[in-house]
Amino acid sequence: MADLLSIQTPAKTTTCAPSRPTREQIQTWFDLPLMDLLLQAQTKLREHFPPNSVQVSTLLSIKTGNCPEDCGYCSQSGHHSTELQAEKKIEVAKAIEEAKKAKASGSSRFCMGAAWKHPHDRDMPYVVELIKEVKALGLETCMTLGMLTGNQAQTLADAGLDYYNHNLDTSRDYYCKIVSTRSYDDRLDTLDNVRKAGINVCSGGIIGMGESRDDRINLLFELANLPTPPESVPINMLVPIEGTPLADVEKLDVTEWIRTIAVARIIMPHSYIRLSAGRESLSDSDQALAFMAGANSLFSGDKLLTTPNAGEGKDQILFAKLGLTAEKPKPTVAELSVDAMSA
Ligand code: SAM
Ligand code: DTB
Ligand code: SF4
Repeated sequence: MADLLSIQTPAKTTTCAPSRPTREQIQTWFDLPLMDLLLQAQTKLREHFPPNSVQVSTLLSIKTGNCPEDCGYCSQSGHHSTELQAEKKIEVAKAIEEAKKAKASGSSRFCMGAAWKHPHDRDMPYVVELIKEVKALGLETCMTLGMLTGNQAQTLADAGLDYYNHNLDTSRDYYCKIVSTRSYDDRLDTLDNVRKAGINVCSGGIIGMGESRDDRINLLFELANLPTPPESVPINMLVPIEGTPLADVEKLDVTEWIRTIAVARIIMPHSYIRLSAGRESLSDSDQALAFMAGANSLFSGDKLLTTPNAGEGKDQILFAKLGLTAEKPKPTVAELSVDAMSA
């Protein structure tokens, strides 16, 4: 019988610098028998992260709908006729209430998203206040507000923003079939501004939009070959939304989502690989395979931005069944001083 570990792997490089994968290497990983790929991915995870530990984030939409961009998958684009009820910027106090609930339910990061092409300068004091108040609760902060100039990224960094989410979403070639109101290079420019401001980068994509495996390979190639790979890589499975151009796209087999996660884990070994949109339609065993494939973060809570998500209750049951634990939120200064007094 063949040795379990003697499986085909792409050629290794001999340099000490983190090696960047070629398209051919990524394709070889994708083509492995699934069990071989899972074994390699779980082994890679354990070289860089504690096993069975999952970073949990909660999302909140701080400005919903009427977005001027025409992203073909999105419920919030003003170009599509979806059922979504648009909402103006929510009050800071309301966002803080949601952040407190997220912390109480075990999230360590609070991600705030706005349906903007880019924030206007008049919006910056609002988002700065949100960042400061959420951080004061002892939560990490993440925002996704569309394109950013270098100055805006610096303002967010100065306010203490920990992560900025801005996805490449798919391959460069397929991108123009999904979005026409901005370019791939616009996305890369914002990622560059975020990185230069010293904010951690959260960037990934969506699979199941009718793209080919080559597109998925090219997306992972782009992400892994950024000047510094993203600290966090969300892998969304398309949530089909009635009224969007992608509402009736053929459903992608779940094993392709698992493979994408596993290859992302192997080629970006230091990144958190995040289970994002699409979990609601997946079984516990599909999600268990995704953790086996090296995923180590997720969005929890009843809602993503506008669509339903596997809620806290369901995730607590899943974590208990699989023996997973949520990474602890950082203690606030106030909590640390109480601990010090009681020691
Ligand atoms: N407006 C900002 C932007 O586009 O960067 C942030 C919000 S946008 C909703 C964040 C990400 O959510 C998108 O880049 C996409 O990857 C994901 N997303 C949006 N709608 C989705 C859907 N229907 N299914 C899966 N992922 C989706
Ligand atoms: C990401 O990659 N996925 C999250 C987060 N980043 C902002 C958003 C998923 C949105 C899914 C569709 C919705 O709820 O509107
Ligand atoms: Fe707007 Fe973001 Fe939705 Fe695109 S994905 S339509 S930019 S909210």
